[in-house]
Amino acid sequence: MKTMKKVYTGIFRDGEAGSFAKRRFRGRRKKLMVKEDRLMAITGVPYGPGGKTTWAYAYCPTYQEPAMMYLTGINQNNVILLLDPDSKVSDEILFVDSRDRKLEFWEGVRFGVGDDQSLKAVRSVTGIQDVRDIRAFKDVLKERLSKQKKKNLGTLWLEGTRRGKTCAITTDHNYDFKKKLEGWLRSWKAPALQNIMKNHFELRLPLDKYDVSNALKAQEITGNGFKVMLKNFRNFKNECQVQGFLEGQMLMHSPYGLSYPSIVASGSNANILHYTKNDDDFSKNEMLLIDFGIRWMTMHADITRTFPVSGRFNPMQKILYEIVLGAQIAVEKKARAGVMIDELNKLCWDKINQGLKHNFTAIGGKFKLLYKGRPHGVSHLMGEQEHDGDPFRNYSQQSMKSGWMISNEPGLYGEFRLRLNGKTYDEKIGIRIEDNLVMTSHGCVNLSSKIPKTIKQIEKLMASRKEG
Ligand SMILES: [Mn+2]
Repeated sequence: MKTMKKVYTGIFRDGEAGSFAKRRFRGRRKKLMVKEDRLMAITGVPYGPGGKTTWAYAYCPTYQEPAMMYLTGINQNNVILLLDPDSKVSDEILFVDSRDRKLEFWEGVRFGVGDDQSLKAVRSVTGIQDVRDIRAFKDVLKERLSKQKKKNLGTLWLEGTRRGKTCAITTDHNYDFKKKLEGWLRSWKAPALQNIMKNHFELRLPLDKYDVSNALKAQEITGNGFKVMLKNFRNFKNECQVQGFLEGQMLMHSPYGLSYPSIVASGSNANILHYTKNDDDFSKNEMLLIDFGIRWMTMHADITRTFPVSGRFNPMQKILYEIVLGAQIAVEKKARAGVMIDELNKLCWDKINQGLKHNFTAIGGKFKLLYKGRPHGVSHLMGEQEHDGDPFRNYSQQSMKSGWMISNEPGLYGEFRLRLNGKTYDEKIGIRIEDNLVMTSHGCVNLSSKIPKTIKQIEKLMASRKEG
């Protein structure tokens, strides 16, 4: 007979640590209750992958709302968490579907009210003892709200400021849930909803040791996939072969799914920042930009590498590549708790412009960039999501905290021309090099340090199978 752990691994993420998982999730909810000190209702996703777009079913084995994932570890749709710091008897209630044997026949094991064994698993992984039918949520909420000292209710939705104006993500499940709650509050003549986003992110963004070790595991699988792909590169003729091979190598070693669909962009395709068509043949003088990564439990790797199709950088590609790499190294040296991402941005894009001036224009190079100022931010936050933190990136103007994980991804996109030793190089090129860093009080740890990126390392790897 299968053990309970094996049966339910598909549902719980980060849940394999036994009683540690329980303590960890309970600890996170406790801290949120202390910070907010009010009644809170938080929703999971109402449906799984492809639920709203059945014609475009996405392979996405980890799909939970990251806040729910962070607070419970549950990867099953249609759950609501009610946190009630006032209550002495039951300060947390998890609302879930009732058991549905017909659905189980199709989808395999799920947990639900009416299935005692599954609820035992829910309690043992999440640490939440009070699990009820989701259909009772509205009545329980009304009753709990009426007993509150502060008569208000908190929930999570994503909002921020953009050019001085408040704005929100209004198309996701969090906002739908907010609107539903607001309707109920109005009919109960209760005060308006409070957004718990700020406190939630303050607690969630600094990673703990378990997260960092999972992030490292994601880096290891991603890096190995890259190395094996590069060694076999001479077998590939187009972008989709590279994508298929690389993703296969990563997915063979993790059941948690890709961090995002890979970008595999040859030549000028690399100048489309979110290129995912991945259907072009490449020619031998081009460079290939790949942006890829796998998840491990709830953590993500988000890596970009750029290399020459031929296995050897030409002299112009070398110069441009070194400019981007130089900027990346400078950012890594400066990154630490207390520094703002916007300071990293300034350093990065100044460094690239200086590099172009001193190492390219100075030797007769001509170029036209495809952007003004900056093509994109050099860093975004990472964690439960590949792009974590507020989606409006207001965090870029805050001092980073110890434990924050960020990307470090300078890029250069444009048309470049250089005459060198009697030969003219004229190419549309996109170069990006991306690593992932974790902040500490005195610097940062580069989690991607084992993934080859210097010209020497890349050329050596690409040559290793050719001679063999
Ligand atoms: Mn990134």
